[in-house]
Amino acid sequence: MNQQKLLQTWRWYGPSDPVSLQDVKQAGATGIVSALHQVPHGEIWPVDAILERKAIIEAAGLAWAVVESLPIHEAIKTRRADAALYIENYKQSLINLSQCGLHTICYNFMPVLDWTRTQLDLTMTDGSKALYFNWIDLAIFDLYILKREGAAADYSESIQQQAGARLKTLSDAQLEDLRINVLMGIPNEKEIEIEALRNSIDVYKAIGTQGLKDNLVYFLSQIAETCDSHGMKMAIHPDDPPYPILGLPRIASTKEDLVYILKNVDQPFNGICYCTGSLGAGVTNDVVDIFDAIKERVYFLHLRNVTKDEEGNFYEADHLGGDVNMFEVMKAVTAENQKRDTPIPFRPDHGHQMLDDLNKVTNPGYSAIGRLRGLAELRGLEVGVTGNY
Ligand code: CS2
Ligand code: MN
Repeated sequence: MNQQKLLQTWRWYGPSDPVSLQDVKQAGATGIVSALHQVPHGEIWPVDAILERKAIIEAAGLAWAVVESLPIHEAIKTRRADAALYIENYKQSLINLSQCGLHTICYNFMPVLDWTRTQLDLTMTDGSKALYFNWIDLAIFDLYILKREGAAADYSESIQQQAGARLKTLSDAQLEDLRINVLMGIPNEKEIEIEALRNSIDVYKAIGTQGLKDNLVYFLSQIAETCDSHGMKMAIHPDDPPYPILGLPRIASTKEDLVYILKNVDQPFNGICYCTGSLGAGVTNDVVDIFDAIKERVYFLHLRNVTKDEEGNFYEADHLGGDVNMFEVMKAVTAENQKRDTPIPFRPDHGHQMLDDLNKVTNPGYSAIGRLRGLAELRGLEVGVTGNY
């Protein structure tokens, strides 16, 4: 019993990542999580480009364990007339990845925007910096920058009032920072513009929550045969934050959402990326209870912590701090791991910008030292919980 360890991995954005593969080795990870960010969303990932990335990773003595992300084109999420073309492309990318020995794929089904924060440098009491989500700032963006029609109805009186009052204190430069932060995407990928966001919001308004669920189920059923015959494991990442924002629907925010996704395409390929930080930001989410409901189909773990306040604002806390009981999470995930033939990959999802990294340009959430600390703490916790030294 308790023989198998989780596979420790590290997200690496590719050769332009300021964190080198040697740094990753020194941090103690053995598996790499990577993606071909240079390939525009919706295009086929060519075999030679996948092999090239794989060779770089392996030359450093590491292994490419998980693909994060193989992005879903907006045409699929909105089930546009040309969705079929993009689904065919997706299937071909999956086949190409399988031919290169890559079988675990993380993706998300969040409309238009990936993760959303309002501040990327909230100073902690120890001087390190964390990513932060604040509803008042989001309301300022929504009401006064995006100027979304009907946006006010989505915020309480109190939030609207506080947003109006705070707006008066913000300089143009601060407002511009807020705009950049909310629209910030994945490094090296195309940024979204305000006008495009407005148009997408209208499209998703017509689709609605159930429509987006249907589109996900349709997508999964369309790729099922390819995944099954090529041994692919798909892991959907939860919504981050796990709330509808800017009028956009959300479908992977709660236990019920995740169970719905698994049940509606009830095949082994269809799985979950269990992200404790994203799910933990939901005030009614009990992350250990969620894991229990979905554990057989969890193919990837993002271990991260958040501290919330009573208004639902949250900052990214130390991995062993915050509201997520990482001790209970680790007990649950390592127990599930013992039932597997292959270890579940996990990564320290984000970390604080700290120490020397405070003087460097880093990818938000993905600086080296904060994640190194997170990985070290999580590995220690694993040994402590399992007794598997
Ligand atoms: C990622 C997400 O950086 C992160 O927090 O977990 O941005 C993203 O949604 C995942 O990569 C899945 O697509
Ligand atoms: Mn995550």
